[in-house]
Amino acid sequence: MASGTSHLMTQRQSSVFDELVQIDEFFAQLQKPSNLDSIRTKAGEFCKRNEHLKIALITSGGTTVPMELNTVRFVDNFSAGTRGSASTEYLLQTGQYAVIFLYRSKSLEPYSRHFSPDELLNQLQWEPETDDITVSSSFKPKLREILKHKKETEDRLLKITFTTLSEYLFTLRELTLVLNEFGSNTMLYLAAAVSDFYIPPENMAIHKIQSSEPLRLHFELVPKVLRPLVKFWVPDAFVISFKLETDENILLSKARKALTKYGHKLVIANELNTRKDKVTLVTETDSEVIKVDSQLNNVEIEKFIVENVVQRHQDFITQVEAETSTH
Ligand code: PAZ
Repeated sequence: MASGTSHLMTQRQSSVFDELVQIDEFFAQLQKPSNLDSIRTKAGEFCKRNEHLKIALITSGGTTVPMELNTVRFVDNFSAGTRGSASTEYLLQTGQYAVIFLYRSKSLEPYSRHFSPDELLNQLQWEPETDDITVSSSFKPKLREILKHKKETEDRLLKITFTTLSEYLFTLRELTLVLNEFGSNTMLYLAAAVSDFYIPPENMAIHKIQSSEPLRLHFELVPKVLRPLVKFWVPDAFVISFKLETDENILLSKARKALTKYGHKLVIANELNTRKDKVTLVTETDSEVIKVDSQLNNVEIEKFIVENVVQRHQDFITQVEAETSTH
């Protein structure tokens, strides 16, 4: 009996070890960004300054997958960063959170997402006689409101960019080293659309692929970093992942499968074409639908998602505190 138990323990320990080795090997072959130390320092200082608050990491936008080492071409995806940037604004406006916004360079950002550069330019007038620049009065109320929210929350927002899949993965892992210190007060809201496929650098062309013949590319599977993230990197945090499908029929079963496989708290399931109007929040025990009509003025589903997850995170903290006090 005793030897059977120890045999089982050894097997379990070795499978955990294998998993860690596999992830480390995966990271080891990727190109490591040169700015990780400075990101870690910045994030550490930011979290320290805001340690009286809850901390959220929101990821946003899509990753690129380079086809060449000297990259001319890459594979990308549809994500505009609306979900992540809008959720960041609503979360900051609760006053309870400091947010690290890890986003795809040139995707939507909190506050500036409300207007394109062209729209903004069209609302400004230059007066040649006085050399003054004025803002259209009809535009001022909207601009004032956004500037007010921006000012009120700017000390609680840290923005960090990524472009490629490997920049995203390395930066995410680095940030968890900082966030892990804050235990259950940390929420990870993983809304970025991260590629499931990549070309290992060792198989990549060095220079621009020539167009002299048709092209066949072979992509490898990216290991699911959500598993080590939940299990090892931030084991005490409240982790929310998103699941996108285009086939509604498999969406919820895939979301449930993800929960079982990775052991985190919540999956927010959405379908590509209805993602601005409907999401389903899936936990181990139940599911809850949030629906809005995004065609109506000023209605954004992220406001309701954020209200919901803030409550769930608070319930989680309360439960952890109760469990700690009874031990
Ligand atoms: O960035 P966006 O607002 O255009 O889209 C948001 C989203 C659909 C990328 C997000 O809600 C999501 O589902 N992210 C995870 C995608 C996935 O890996 O399944």
